[in-house]
Amino acid sequence: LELEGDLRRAIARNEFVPFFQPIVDIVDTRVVGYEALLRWRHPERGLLPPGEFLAVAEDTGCAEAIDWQIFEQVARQARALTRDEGFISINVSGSHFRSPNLDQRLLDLFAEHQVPARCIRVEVTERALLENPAQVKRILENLRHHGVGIALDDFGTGYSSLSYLHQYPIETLKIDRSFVIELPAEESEGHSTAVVRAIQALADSLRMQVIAEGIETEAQLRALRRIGCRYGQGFLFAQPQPASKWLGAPLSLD
Ligand code: G
Ligand code: G
Ligand code: MN
Ligand code: NA
Repeated sequence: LELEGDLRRAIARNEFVPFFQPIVDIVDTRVVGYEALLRWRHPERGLLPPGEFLAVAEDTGCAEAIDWQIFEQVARQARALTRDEGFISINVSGSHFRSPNLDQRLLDLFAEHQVPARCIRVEVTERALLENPAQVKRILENLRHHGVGIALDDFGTGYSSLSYLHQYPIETLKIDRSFVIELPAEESEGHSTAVVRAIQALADSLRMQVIAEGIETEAQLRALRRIGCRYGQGFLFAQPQPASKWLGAPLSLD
């Protein structure tokens, strides 16, 4: 496979970089954190999003090395970006939870760069939870015990078995953008509005936070505010950008 060779070369040349997308309090558009999003600075093809290579990276066992390239850059940039107040959210590949020392390696990395654990959040997908439940539970509980936040990514798209929600130390549900995109412009309640409302009610009763992903329009923002969703991210507020774009930026986006 040609892409596999390209991936291995790119890992050796450190071509993977994090871009950062603000996560905002949608009531006052204050920035509360950033999600670190993987990009490949390809020497010929330019900036590539993960959709173009992440599946192959997972299948060829390259995903862990790519994750670590991102984690190391996040660790170096986290204090300047968060000013020790907000948080940086990192995505962890599902296959990565097979490494029994993932938790300790992450804690060591952040300690080495004096990044407080509370300034880091780990995003995990439903699929990862179900593939290796006992080990994922132990890793997430240890991270949580040290103060790292845990968010469930792409919520609503996977198995959405509600039984596991309280079995893991999850504090935040990220509503997948496929629901946000379909929020109606008017007061009428469509299918997605009902789903988002139900996720918000579930999160409220479990005392979890909700972050809506992929907010692109004012109408979607209004719908989310009506539902009582507190946090969001999306092109309406900001595109993912290199850390340099956000350093010294005001903490409010309006
Ligand atoms: O940025 P983009 O919309 O193309 O991201 C597509 C998918 O890639 C998202 O589902 C996201 O969770 C995943 N992703 C983004 N950054 C990372 C990363 O650093 N590591 C891993 N494993 N997945 C990521
Ligand atoms: O799966 P994950 O949620 O981690 O993916 C986040 C991805 O969504 C990122 O790759 C990011 O580039 C993309 N993204 C962020 N905001 C928007 C948006 O408003 N619209 C769309 N279509 N994609 C977005
Ligand atoms: Mn994510
Ligand atoms: Na997501």
